[in-house]
Amino acid sequence: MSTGMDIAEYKKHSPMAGTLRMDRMAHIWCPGCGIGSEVNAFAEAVKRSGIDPDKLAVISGIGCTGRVAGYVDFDSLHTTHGRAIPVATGLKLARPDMKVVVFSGEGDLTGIGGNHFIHAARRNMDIVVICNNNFTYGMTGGQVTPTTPGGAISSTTPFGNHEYPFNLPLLADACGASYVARWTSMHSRNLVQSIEEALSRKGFSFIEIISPCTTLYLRRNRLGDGVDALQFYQEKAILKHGADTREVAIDFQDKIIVGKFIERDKPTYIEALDKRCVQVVGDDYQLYGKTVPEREAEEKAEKERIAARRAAALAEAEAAEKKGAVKKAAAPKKTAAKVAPKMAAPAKKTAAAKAAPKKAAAKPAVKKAAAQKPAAKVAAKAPAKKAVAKAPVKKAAPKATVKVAPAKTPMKPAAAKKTRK
Ligand SMILES: Cc1ncc(C[n+]2csc(CCOP(=O)(O)OP(=O)(O)O)c2C)c(N)n1
Ligand code: SF4
Ligand SMILES: [Mg+2]
Repeated sequence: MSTGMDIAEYKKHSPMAGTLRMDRMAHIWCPGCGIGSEVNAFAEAVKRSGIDPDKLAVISGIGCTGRVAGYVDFDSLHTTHGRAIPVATGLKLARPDMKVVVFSGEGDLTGIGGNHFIHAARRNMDIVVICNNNFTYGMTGGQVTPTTPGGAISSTTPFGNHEYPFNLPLLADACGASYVARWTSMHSRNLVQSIEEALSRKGFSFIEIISPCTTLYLRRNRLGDGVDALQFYQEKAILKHGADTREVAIDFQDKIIVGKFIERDKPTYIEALDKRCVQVVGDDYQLYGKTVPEREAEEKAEKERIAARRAAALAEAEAAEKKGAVKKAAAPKKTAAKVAPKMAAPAKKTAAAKAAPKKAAAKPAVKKAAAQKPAAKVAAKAPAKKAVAKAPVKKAAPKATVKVAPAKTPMKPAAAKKTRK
């Protein structure tokens, strides 16, 4: 059956064309999986950053998140499991003029690739690492990973996880990362802002994104679907810029502290190497045929080009927003007469038919009580946005605690303790 929609035409005019490979759509991710919205945030951040897309490379390892490299319309490498960081390191050393981003899963980055992670952070390698943390090896059937919370069920911990999980921001911080932040896949705007910030700075920048794996982690732990997960994040996320990373560990279905935890300036691996070599060799020291001042001058010129592109991108976005607002205002308002026939229709139904919609309406409310919740949460969410907007861009702010939403009852308490059949 034809949907009447020209898919090829839609892909061509999609706002994501130019940042995502539309010819590769539809993607493989499950409904409700957090990876899609994270890629969207990443693409938006790249657009806003002013970075020349030809000077950006995205590296992924293997896994559901590892597929990101195949969908972004930049130079990209889908590497072997756990090896995204060494490949990114090699690329950065060979092409210091490129912005290198690693986008991978927590299993890939901190399980099999854990040793690479700690040493790249220790060296302050100039790369941005975005880690989709869904607490499971999604692609291979939902095994336990280094971040699976205690008690959570996975295919390899059917009676609940008994291991001690990694607190990833603490790991990155302790190893020497110069930028550390955490968000959830619900925090789209904060995520765009945070990725843009990481792209604009130097050094090892680590962004953890707590994300739902609907098919394996959520289903196995009986935690509902993707919407339930977003609702849970809204209830449990606490915004705390500058939080002590020792205090941001995640327990099963407990609070999630989000924000920018660390931002420190220190020489990158290449800057430290330059400094040492100049001390030993003198000012004639060259890397790839260029002295340090020559490379610094090139970097400065590129920074100016980025700033100009960024200003143009922001002006374009602003103009598009204004155009949208004008269109909205100009759109013909539905008059009461036009709306009336639709509204009047149910009145003609029989008493039995009248009773039916009521029954149907009651069903979703019983399922998740979702109907009433969003309205109450819009108000609860507002202060968080305000607080983020005020947060200093350069330094992690002093500890200010803002609840994104009041913590209510856990989503589905004790469900995880049930033994699966
Ligand atoms: C050397 C090697 N070991 C194991 C695998 C199997 N494998 C593929 S993806 C994956 C898990 C990926 O998990 P994660 O990085 O968390 O990504 P997700 O799928 O959850 O996004 C594993 C174990 C592999 N491809 N190569
Ligand atoms: S298996 Fe999990 S992580 Fe993989 S696409 Fe599906 S929901 Fe996402
Ligand atoms: Mg994972």
